[in-house]
Amino acid sequence: MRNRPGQPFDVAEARADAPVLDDVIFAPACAPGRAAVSIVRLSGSGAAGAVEALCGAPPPPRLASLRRLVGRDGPIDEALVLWFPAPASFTGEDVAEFHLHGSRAVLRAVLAELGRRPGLRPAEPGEFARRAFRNGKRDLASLEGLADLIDAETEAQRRQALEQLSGAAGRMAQRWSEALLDLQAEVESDLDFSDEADVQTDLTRVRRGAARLAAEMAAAVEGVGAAARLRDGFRIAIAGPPNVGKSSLLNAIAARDVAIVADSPGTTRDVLDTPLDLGGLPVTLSDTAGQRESTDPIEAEGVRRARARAADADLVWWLARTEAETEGAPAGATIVASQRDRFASDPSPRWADIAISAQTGLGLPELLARAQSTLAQLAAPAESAAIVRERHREATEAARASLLRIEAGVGAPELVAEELRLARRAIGRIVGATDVEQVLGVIFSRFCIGK
Ligand SMILES: Nc1nc2c(ncn2[C@@H]2O[C@H](COP(=O)(O)OP(=O)(O)O)[C@@H](O)[C@H]2O)c(=O)[nH]1
Ligand SMILES: [Mg+2]
Repeated sequence: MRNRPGQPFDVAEARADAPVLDDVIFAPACAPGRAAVSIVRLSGSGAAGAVEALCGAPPPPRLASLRRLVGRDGPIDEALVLWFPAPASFTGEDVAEFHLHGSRAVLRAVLAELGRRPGLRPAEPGEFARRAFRNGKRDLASLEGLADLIDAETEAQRRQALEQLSGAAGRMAQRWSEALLDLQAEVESDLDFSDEADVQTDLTRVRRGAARLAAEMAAAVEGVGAAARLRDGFRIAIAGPPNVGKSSLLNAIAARDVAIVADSPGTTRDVLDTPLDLGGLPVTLSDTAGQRESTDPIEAEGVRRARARAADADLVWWLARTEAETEGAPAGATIVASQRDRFASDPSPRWADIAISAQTGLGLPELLARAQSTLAQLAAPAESAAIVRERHREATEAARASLLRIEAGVGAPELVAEELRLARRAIGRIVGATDVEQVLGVIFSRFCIGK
């Protein structure tokens, strides 16, 4: 017989610790400024009263109704009003939405009217999401995905965020937690019986199970680096000796004058970044100082930064006009023969991977296509990975460390049971079942007001 010690996650217990804030909160749900429509959202158990004061009894649930909003000083606007009674709403509380005409004046008047009512106050950043978490509507990992989806600027970022929003990390954490619970039950049932008879506790099966889970966790965190890149942007560094045309290439790709181009070597001293969308992949393209020995301390610092940037780039384009200038290229760099319009006798030299001219545009589409396919290979496992953030990786690694101690053979069954409990606790952090207060502040401060 198996005793199952508790649920996979003691969610209710963790949530009871969360601060209880029962005011009705309100906030614009969109960016400020002139627009066709702007939306104000309210959440809390007194939301119905606020709706009533502005436009009469709340409309039927989830049906858009055209209402005239009237404030203390007279009519404010005609708006679509939506009513989502608890618990079927984003926050799990009573929620109302006013879809207003999108002028600053209308928005200001509605917010002022709401702010005058007792029991209502403007929402803090991320407070709607925090309430959704507290009321069990979403786990932490999926709320992180929501924040990423709002921030997503490219297609690949959007897909990754949507996967997270749908709860990929939460499902994986749930599965691990259940597996850990099974192992825990096995050890603890052994413990229960061991003093009744001379049962020699056999932990071989538990050890094997722990090893299997540890391996699964190791595989799951492998994609985190690439996943983080997908969220924050891949890096391509343009490097090479002075005057080969690095700044000209950056400008040609950005289609504007980001960097100063000049005949004199040593013009570029700082690292210059420009964002790119390479077929859905977010990329930061960096122009760097020409790499040469310099006695000028500022240029020398520029060269140091150039080397550092090339070292942590996902891809380095090393520009060179001649074979001699390829000297110093880091291993794995793409060797780019530059200024080919000036070298008509040798348009595509064999010492280079690709030949370009920033002036005529020759070779630039090929250079970008090549970079895109290299980065797409790096990004591929990341798009569907469940464990995509550093916070999740840390929790998973902590759990894995416990499992590895079991595999390595920590002695007594009591110790094995304790390691399993620690592992489950660590995994619980991913979804917010344990150590909630530690992570809440960090996560929700990233949200904009109105989310
Ligand atoms: N003909 C030609 N000249 C170029 C090309 N790219 C750069 N140059 C020139 O080479 C010089 C150095 O260019 P720059 O982009 O500042 O090189 P950097 O020092 O590597 O950043 C400038 O005079 C540019 O006009 C090119 O593709 N064709
Ligand atoms: Mg330059």
